[in-house]
Amino acid sequence: MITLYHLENSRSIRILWLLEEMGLEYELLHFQREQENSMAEARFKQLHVLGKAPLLSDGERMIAESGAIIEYLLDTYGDRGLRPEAGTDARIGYNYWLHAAEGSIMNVNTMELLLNRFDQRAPGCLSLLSV
Ligand SMILES: N[C@@H](CCC(=O)N[C@@H](CS)C(=O)NCC(=O)O)C(=O)O
Repeated sequence: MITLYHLENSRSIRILWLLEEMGLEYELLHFQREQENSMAEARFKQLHVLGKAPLLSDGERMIAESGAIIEYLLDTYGDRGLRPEAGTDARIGYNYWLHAAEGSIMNVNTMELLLNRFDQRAPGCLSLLSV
């Protein structure tokens, strides 16, 4: 049985979307973020040493990291036309976006999110960093 541990307003929406696209049966467990710091609630942190969403379990397996979960689902249940064949240009593009999402794009997004939060607490602080 597949279980998705879904944290509100998080990357785990990608996995929820993929499970729906693949037409797989799964259990969905919802978790909230803490009001004061937006971190995952305490009981989410007990599920895995990283305590980061998404998390997906399948039987005895507990899998973390969006890209690893995506590849696990496609490898285990068949890609159903969602992953281009190896060796094709389309697969190179698929791999690019799969890795760029976490390797490049989210880093920039997260940095911007954090800097904006700092700036809300200490208006003008970003001008000191010349960003
Ligand atoms: N590279 C990881 C990033 C995981 C991550 O940072 N998840 C965020 C949600 S988008 C999280 O769990 N934040 C809550 C927390 O750190 O307590 C992935 O793609 O799975």
